[in-house]
Amino acid sequence: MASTSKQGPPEIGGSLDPRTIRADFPILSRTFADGRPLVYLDNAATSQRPLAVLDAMGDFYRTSNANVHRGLHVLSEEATRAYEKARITLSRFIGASEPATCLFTRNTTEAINLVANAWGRANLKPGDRVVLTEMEHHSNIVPWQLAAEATGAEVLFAPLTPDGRLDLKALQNLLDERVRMVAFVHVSNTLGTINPAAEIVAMAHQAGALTLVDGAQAVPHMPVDVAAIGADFYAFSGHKMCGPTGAGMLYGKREHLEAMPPFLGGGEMIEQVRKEGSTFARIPNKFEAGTPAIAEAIGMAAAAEYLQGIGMERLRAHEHDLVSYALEQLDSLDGIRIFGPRDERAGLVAFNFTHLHPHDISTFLDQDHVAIRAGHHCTQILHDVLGQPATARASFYLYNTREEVDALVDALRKALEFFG
Ligand code: C6P
Repeated sequence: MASTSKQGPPEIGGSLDPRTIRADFPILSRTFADGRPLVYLDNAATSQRPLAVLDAMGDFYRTSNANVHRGLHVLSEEATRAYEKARITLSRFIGASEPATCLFTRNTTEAINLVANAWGRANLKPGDRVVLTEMEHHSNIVPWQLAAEATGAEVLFAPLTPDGRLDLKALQNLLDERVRMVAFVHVSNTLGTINPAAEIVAMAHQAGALTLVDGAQAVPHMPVDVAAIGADFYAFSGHKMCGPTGAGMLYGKREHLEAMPPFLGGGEMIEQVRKEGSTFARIPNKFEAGTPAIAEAIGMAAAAEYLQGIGMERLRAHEHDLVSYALEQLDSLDGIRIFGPRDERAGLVAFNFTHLHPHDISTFLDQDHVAIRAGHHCTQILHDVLGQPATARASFYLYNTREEVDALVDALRKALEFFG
């Protein structure tokens, strides 16, 4: 049986101590040829992984590796048990009452494509509308554009307020009987805006529409309860929450998942295959064709256990402290423009300087081993609204410290001096 990790999570209680936590992440002790450390502030792109996750995956490969749901031998039974236990762990992590309503996918992108294809192509018709927001990631735009092209439906975008929040009044005005789906991001990867998910879901339901929430930047950083939100679908990725790449999840209400046709066809998702046609397995198997990413699912669950051991409220409070401190320090820099709301925001900050390209900033900061992201962060529609082709973005996580924020600000000051 794949053993659980030897690495215990830090103790619950009090504020989070990033120094203790850093010891769990081997990569964070990396130094470069000049002897200086890594300052990793690109966590919205992907987080780092603790030993608990590396060990859970390594242990599985060392002791129980086999395919799932297929063999009758010991290893296959152990692998199946570990894989299904991972589903149970993750379903509890997001407050889903039934593990069968939590489907393993490769990532958030695949989860949204699953809904846009399986639900969208079966339910949308000419004249129907899908409402998105101007702050969506491309993963929650392009699948709906493709589904709309295939079905004759239309895609609309709810606008933002000048301070970078969703304009709820304008959204309300878009909601009429033509709207079949409202798909929106829980936490913006560019603005840091935290959308009032339960309120938006209630508004959409009132208008008779279903909802999909893109939780890629929410589940890793704050407590999320899909039942309390009431969403019909909720998507997130393992690699942004201390888990491995290659594993993500789609939660869906049972009645929708049962009514939807399959997304991908192949092994494991069938009941019977005959020359005349096939019948399909029950959920979740109906949506998990082929051999899944077994070790990755186990690693993703180990990440959820690790985060739970720390406490999602403590983690959120720590990130709030870091981003408030970062905003304060960044404000002191000449010519900076910071995007997104000033308060009630997630632990990331996108910014620009008047005469400095974000790519130059990122490359310059890399010389001091400060890793940030520059570009459109897969939110081109939002960048058009902001009137910026690109922005620079620093994004924080549980292991980041105020000293690292200082390192970011010092490096930015050096960049400003260098580029004049
Ligand atoms: N954003 C960022 O640097 P995947 O790649 O499927 O795991 O996640 C896609 C995705 C969907 N929604 C939101 C809000 C996201 O932020 C992301 C990933 C990364 O911001 C890569 S572009």
